[in-house]
Amino acid sequence: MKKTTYFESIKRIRYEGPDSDNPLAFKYYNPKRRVAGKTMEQHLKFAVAYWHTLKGTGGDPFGGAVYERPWDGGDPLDQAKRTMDAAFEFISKLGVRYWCFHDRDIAPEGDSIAQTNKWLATIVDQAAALQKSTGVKLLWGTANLFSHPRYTHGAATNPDPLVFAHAAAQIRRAMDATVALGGTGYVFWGGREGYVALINTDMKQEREQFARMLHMAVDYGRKIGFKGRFFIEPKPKEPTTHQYDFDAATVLGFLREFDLLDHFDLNIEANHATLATHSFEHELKVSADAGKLGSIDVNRGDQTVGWDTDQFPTNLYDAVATMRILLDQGGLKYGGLNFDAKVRRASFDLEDLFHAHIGGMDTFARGLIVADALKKDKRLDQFVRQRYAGYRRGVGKAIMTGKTDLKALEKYAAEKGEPQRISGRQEMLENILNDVIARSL
Ligand code: XLS
Ligand code: NI
Ligand code: NI
Repeated sequence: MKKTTYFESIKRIRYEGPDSDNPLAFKYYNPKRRVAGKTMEQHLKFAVAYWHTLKGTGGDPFGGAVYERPWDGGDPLDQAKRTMDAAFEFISKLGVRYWCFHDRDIAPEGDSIAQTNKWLATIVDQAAALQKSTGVKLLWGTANLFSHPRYTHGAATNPDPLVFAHAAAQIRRAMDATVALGGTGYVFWGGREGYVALINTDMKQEREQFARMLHMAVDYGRKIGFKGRFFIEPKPKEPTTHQYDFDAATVLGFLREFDLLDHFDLNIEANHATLATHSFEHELKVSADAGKLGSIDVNRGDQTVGWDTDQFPTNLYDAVATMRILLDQGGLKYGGLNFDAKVRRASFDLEDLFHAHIGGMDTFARGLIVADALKKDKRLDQFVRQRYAGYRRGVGKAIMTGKTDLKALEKYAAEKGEPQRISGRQEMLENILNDVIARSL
């Protein structure tokens, strides 16, 4: 019997180089090319996001589904099985090595917890077999604790402990699935963990509930032998007015406050950064500086709109900034670059899914090449290092090592007089960045 294929007309995507004008080929992503001591494939642990790529409908608040996917329709479990087959065909043709899922993306919810668990287990078995035959691996799993009507007022932060219990049940099984599929990460994105109005909300209580859930998840993970990392994905708003995991700094404070810091790293999403009125680079830096940059959802927002547009990443500056940070910290051991991004409503052809991912992969491949060139060029790194050199010697060193005090510093300042003013040279550095980009690609 001939195996059904869903992307019949598309051949395996290959690297053809910068001069190729084949839209279904990589121009920069060359998996075997070595950059900074590793292959591109090792640096760039791309993952396909099951929910957008396979389950996306093109719907928006003004109109329903517009995509007609050949794997859709019919009995929910059969549909789930076809979708999983389509997913692995897509991921393999694209040459990506990882995928990410929510429990409810891959298997439907039944009439009871027992039924739901059974269906999930069936699909997990199928996914395990497909992983084996294709070599594609699971990057991370998560639970969808926001779509079902019971989660309208949140999951772990819900005022009703029965809802908390349902969420706990779901997290348990989503973690089982993640472990069964060998995932190296488990993500918590606080879907509706926040408030819509303070007038009906006990914020202190809700944050404590949330921390309790995370502690239970850590305990359970340890019990079932989860060897990966837990990630929290900050987002400031949407769907709630205020999400408790507002941004990287807020999450780090939360983890510290509730004694969870050792167990979690952050999963930074580009579009969530911009929603928080930060740059993507800012959120990556805050996490990396704390030693907590674990994984990244690579997408992009739109500067002119205030919601999570989840577009595919095409911004070279962002990719360069990301790859500079990753080169500095030696990559992402447990995480990767997950395309938490969706094609536009009007990009309804199957082929558009390929264009979108190819563009994202080439963008980060370019980012890697430029980041490596910037490291070798040294001027940007050296400038910043030099700017703070005063803190590595003399009085600066005494400040940093706690060997001086206000009184001694007053005496020092009085003796030395006014400091010399030194330019920040922002424009010069921006020009260097552009020069290196142009030269290295
Ligand atoms: C939504 C989030 C979500 C997480 C996974 O805004 O980005 O897709 O990545 O639950
Ligand atoms: Ni998002
Ligand atoms: Ni995300």
